[in-house]
Amino acid sequence: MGCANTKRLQVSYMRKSLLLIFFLCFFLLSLLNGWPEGFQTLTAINPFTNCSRGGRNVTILVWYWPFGRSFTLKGDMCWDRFQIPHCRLSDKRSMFPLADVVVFHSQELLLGQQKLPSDLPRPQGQRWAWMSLEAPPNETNLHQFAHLFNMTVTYRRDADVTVPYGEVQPKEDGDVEEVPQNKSSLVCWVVSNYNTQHRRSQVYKNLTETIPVKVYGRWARKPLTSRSLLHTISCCYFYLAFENSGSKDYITEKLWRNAYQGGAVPVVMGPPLDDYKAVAPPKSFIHVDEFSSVKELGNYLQQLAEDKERYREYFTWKQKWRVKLHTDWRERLCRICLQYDCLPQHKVYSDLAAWANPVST
Ligand SMILES: *[C@@H]1O[C@H](CO)[C@@H](O)[C@H](O)[C@H]1NC(C)=O
Ligand SMILES: *[C@@H]1O[C@H](CO)[C@@H](O)[C@H](O)[C@H]1NC(C)=O
Ligand SMILES: *[C@@H]1O[C@H](CO)[C@@H](O)[C@H](O)[C@H]1NC(C)=O
Ligand SMILES: *[C@@H]1O[C@H](CO)[C@@H](O)[C@H](O)[C@H]1NC(C)=O
Ligand SMILES: *[C@@H]1O[C@H](CO)[C@@H](O)[C@H](O)[C@H]1NC(C)=O
Ligand SMILES: CC(=O)N[C@H]1CO[C@H](CO)[C@@H](O)[C@@H]1O
Repeated sequence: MGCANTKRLQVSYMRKSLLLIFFLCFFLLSLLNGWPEGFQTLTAINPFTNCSRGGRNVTILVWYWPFGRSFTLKGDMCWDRFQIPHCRLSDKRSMFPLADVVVFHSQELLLGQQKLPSDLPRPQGQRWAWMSLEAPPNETNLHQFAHLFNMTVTYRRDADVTVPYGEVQPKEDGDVEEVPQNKSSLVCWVVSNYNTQHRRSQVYKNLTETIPVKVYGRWARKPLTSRSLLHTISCCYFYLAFENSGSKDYITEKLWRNAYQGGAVPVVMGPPLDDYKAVAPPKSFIHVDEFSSVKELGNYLQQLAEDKERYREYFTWKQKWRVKLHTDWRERLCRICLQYDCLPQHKVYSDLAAWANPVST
């Protein structure tokens, strides 16, 4: 027995291809006419830029695969799968002398499992890219990598190449998704590692003093598979999309997948409100910092759930936007090509540690 009809949220394969063709036409038209109104504000990370390298192929070498999991690079991968042209991906180290960009995933360097090819002469003009999707608390000891990298590939909007966990794209067909019905829980939270010291744990605890919160995940001894996760969330009015870090722009699949695709209104905490406003549609989430106390937040959620009309307003954004998740490392690597010609002629991260872990005020 279902709460929300999650099938409705899935677009069939056929429709996907049609959408793709449509989107390409839309892109070409947009080049002629400029982006439609209301599109600009959320497109800081849109892959289509006005940089052009006149059809030259760019070669991206991934020195080792993130977390040791390799993927096939057969054919014209970036074009065939992601419609990114003139972009060659390689994981063959023999390509080093020919690579325009060599990519190093941060974790393995930090854990000493992989090394930089410091002994090889670096070809003129070659750029070394530092790639990470982790939040800064997990990125200590970056000091050893000063004066080595020319570019950053992270989820941050101010990275040279931004590779977010997800993003919204304008919807071309006015396909209207239904507001999920038959909610059985007010607020749900899924948590594996509960730490009383975390701010999110304190907010959760305080919230339970005002309203009921249903908890799932390893900590509550109610683990969910990735399939049952979305279904469970669809039964909730609100889902606590609490990030485990408050770092700049660190907005993960908790928002993009769990909340948005699960069909619950996300209550977010992590990066500041403005970081969310920059990438997520208005009235698609509720930020904890918008309230002067957790009690006030609790009261707001309670009232919203009781008022069908006002609750429904938190889904109207879905008429204009659809969510795109980014989960494929190859897509992230291909996206480097989209930015390649926008990169500064010369750039060196003289203090990568300071860039990666800016002192928050
Ligand atoms: C909601 O519940 C009602 C009654 O239990 C049922 O008839 C209806 O099909 C359900 N709707 C959805 C979308 O699951
Ligand atoms: C891209 O377009 C903007 C505004 O249209 C312009 O200011 C900028 O110089 C362009 N960049 C390049 C690399 O052409
Ligand atoms: C780019 O690569 C493709 C496929 O390998 C090749 O057919 C094409 O000639 C290359 N273009 C240039 C300008 O080198
Ligand atoms: C939780 O409530 C306690 C007691 O009312 C308060 O001191 C604390 O600041 C609250 N914590 C958060 C994160 O709201
Ligand atoms: C990349 O960084 C290296 C090491 O600091 C530097 O020598 C080189 O000039 C930089 N290349 C570019 C294209 O910025
Ligand atoms: C470099 C580093 O500290 N990496 C850690 C980041 O967090 C994951 C998961 O907690 C650990 O497995 C890594 O060792």
